[in-house]
Amino acid sequence: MKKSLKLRVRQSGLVPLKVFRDLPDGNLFIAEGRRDIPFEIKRVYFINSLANPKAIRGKHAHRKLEQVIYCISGSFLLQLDDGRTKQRIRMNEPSIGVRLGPMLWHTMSSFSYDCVIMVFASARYDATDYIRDYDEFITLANSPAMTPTKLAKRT
Ligand code: T46
Repeated sequence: MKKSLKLRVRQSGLVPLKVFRDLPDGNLFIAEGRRDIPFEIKRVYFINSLANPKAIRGKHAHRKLEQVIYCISGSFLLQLDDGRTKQRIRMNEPSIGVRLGPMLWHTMSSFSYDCVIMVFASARYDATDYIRDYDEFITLANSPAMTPTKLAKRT
């Protein structure tokens, strides 16, 4: 992934972290809520041991949740779909995250053996915030309530 990558889908964008590069003694990455991350961080989770190269995760959208997703080791394919536009991003740069805003269908796949995914979220876990049915997502994403202006007001 290049820092100049342009995200064409709605409700997304690149979220770079501050980095202190100190090789060969290591790199230090910093994510401060409301500074590097564009919201107050209420939850952090990470996914590792992605041993099955055919695994597919995600396949849902969130109604209100704001998240930023990072690949802090290895690589994976992030597929985004805002209901109109789709975009595929090869995640392989630990310092560059991708915003997963509300009403953005996202799928993660093609994980490298050493892949570790880290996510910062704006709220605690809430199963009712998930839309796991793609047809329901498309209907909601293309409803008048989800025009770009209305979406902007929700975030
Ligand atoms: C997302 C993508 C990027 C919890 O109980 N609490 C949590 O905070 C999370 C994140 C998950 N769970 C439970 C819910 C399921 O029973 O863990 C189980 C696996 O979650 P899920 O199948 O949703 O995992 P992914 O990798 O498909 O999706 C996750 C996040 O759930 C989701 O919000 O946007 O990563």
